[in-house]
Amino acid sequence: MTYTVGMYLADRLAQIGLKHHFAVAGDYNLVLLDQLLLNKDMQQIYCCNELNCGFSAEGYARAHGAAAAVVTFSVGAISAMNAIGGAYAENLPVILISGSPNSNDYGSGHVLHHTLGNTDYGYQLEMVRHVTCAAESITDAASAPAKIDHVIRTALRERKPAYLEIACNVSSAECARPGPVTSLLAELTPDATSLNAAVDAAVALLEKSERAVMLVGTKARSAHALSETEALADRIGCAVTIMAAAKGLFPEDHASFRGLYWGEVSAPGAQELVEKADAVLCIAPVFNDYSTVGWTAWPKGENVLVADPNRVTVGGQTFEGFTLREFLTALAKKAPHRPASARDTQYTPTKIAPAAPDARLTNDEMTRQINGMLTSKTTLVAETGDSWFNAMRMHLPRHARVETEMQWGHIGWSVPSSFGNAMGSQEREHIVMVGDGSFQLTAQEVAQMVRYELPVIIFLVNNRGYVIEIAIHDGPYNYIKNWDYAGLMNVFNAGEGHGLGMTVTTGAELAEAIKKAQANHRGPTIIECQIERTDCTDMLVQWGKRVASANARKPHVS
Ligand code: TPU
Repeated sequence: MTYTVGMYLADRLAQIGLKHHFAVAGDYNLVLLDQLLLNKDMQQIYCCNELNCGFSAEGYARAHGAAAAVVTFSVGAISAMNAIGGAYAENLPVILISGSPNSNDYGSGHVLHHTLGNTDYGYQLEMVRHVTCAAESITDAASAPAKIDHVIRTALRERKPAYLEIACNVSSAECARPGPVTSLLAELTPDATSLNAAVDAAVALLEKSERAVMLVGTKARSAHALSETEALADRIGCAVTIMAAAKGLFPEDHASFRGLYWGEVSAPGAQELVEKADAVLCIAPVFNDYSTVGWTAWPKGENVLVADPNRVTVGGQTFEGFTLREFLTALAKKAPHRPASARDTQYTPTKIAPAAPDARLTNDEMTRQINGMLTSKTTLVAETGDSWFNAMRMHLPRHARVETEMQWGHIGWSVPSSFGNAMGSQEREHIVMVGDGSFQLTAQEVAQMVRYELPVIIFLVNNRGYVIEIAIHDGPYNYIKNWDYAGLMNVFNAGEGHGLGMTVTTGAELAEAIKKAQANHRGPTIIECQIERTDCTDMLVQWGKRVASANARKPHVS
């Protein structure tokens, strides 16, 4: 049998550990999909549309380290680019692969379907460059191995999405076979001089401090530095706080854990800890308008060290040439013991009192019951909206994971992302919290959970509107058409699936529905939780006010 470009791509994807890739068919990628199907180490998983396909791959990368999505030219790829932008913002190596025009049509002056109707087919490559770290167009088999390897290697190294387009007549063309996978996975050698200087500067900061505090940010996970972060915390012994998007990235049962730092909406005591510290070690943070609560909570100055995935800034100097993991490991060997901030404080998880079982369901009672379901095997996917804040106030057992998309913030992300996440970590339990407004964007991907029998439990919070937007800036555009959300399961089952849909209006009904959901192993469950529109967390309201006032700043006149 001829060894082909498509087979090369499949082998490389399987070699980096992918067991699945996500796809939507179209005539520019059909031959490529056939080639990928020949690889028996990987399963092809189908999505309802390309936006969802991109988000499914994004979720798979969260669970599995990397992912691939295969789409058709323009009509597919341009939809997928939104999700790929999300993967870029969230530091996830997703390989977007698009079928593309026949190599003979490039430069021929031919007008092709699924294109802009012009005769230059380079526009998709140009567009995708902004949302990827590497992008290649393959129009001949001889250069395919180098281009495929470059794209995959760069995505893995930079933890960012990358792009390949393969001319539809080239995916079945004969091609050389790949060598060992090690060439794709090799890390760069660290610059020891720069690393030592960074560690010395960090030690100097810690030595003159008494009340050092660590602040853990989102990128610690994509930098593969979670256990190194914990080891450094053990060594210094100081209080450890987390940023919102890093919920779950530091064990909450750790003796030094002091909760969420999020400016005014921090866990009790955490704001004071960080803002009064004489040394703040920020590990892989993302400081944006949301995470700084409208620029009001941004640790800065002489006593702040920022350790980014590829750079450390401390004492007015910046150091590069090593990874975050290497820096944390080296620092943990030399850092002084500074336990005061942990010794003098404690962390008390939020406790929500149970509601009367027959009382109207509240946001608090719903959150309390969902928190009670979490185990070390749970992955909790929290959509943009009040679901973020509900996730933030939960106490997590060790190894429970929380997924949010706080940098990109595309509502509707959680449904396809949890589908991909569940596909990529079938040994875990997946729980989604999603608002009604968000759900309406990507609801159809629940059908794929039915198709692949994934027991994802979806808490759909029906508060009849875009409540987060109401908190930030209200208007008629924040009120949506109601749906029969639980009833959708009948549509998706279509007489042959095991999806379950229920609507609950009291705490007792919710408890009963959770039991049924947990017994439903062969498909997803939607529990539509009907709550009052005005029933949201105080955190959302306070945070919303701050973000709104940051957005409302008048233009600067010089
Ligand atoms: O908890 P709650 O009611 O706020 O959640 P729900 O119902 O999901 O509403 C979310 C409302 C929302 C919007 C409309 N949050 N952000 N946006 C703006 C937005 C619009 N389009 C996309 C793709 N993403 C967005 N974040």
